[in-house]
Amino acid sequence: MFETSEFITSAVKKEQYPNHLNLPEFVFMGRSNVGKSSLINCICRKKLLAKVSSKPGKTITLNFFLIDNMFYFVDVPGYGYAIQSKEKRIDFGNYIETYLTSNPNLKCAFLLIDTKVGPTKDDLLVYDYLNYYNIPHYIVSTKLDKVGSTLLLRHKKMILEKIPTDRLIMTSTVTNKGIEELKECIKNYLN
Ligand SMILES: Nc1nc2c(ncn2[C@@H]2O[C@H](COP(=O)(O)OP(=O)(O)OP(=O)(O)O)[C@@H](O)[C@H]2O)c(=O)[nH]1
Ligand SMILES: [Mg+2]
Repeated sequence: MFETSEFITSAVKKEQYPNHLNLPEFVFMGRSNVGKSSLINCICRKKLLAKVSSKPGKTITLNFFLIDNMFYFVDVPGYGYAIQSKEKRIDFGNYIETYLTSNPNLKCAFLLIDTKVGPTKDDLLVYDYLNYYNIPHYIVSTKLDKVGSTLLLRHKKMILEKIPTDRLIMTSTVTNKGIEELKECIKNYLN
């Protein structure tokens, strides 16, 4: 699995969604710069599949990637990017909301949290939102390589204090930590 991957299209409106065959979809959400696009590339082992940037706000539309001709990964714009105008932020929210709440193909949302930073106010809002709408989800903490092994447990605890869940996967696209676990999780949804 995860052998082939291709970018299909960018979309903002529902009419632009490409998945007419109703294949399963997995969405990667989280604040700007948390590592959504990097994680998709890491799972697919393709460095240039989704655009990555050290500057936040790189992904500005819903981007659909077809994996193994069997399911989709959806990369969404990050939230909480301070430099964006308020209007633009609300706009982003709206189309992500539409995607999340009117999409029967969505199998699971991965909410990415920066391991070192911990859950932000915005992260907690999105987490509440996922629960409120009963959207199946996993918390994926990112950039684990930036936290020394001695502090790892402390950071894990810090995340779980704010988001009590047994669905936490800690990852790094630099060391590949947690990537197999994440792939297993996706496979389970497909079975
Ligand atoms: N050290 C480290 N850096 C990472 C990791 N994952 C991503 N990064 C870096 O974090 C930055 C942002 O990564 P992106 O994947 O573009 O983040 P994004 O969430 O898609 O950002 P937006 O598209 O702006 O919402 C890039 O400089 C990446 O190289 C990781 O596991 N470890
Ligand atoms: Mg991105």
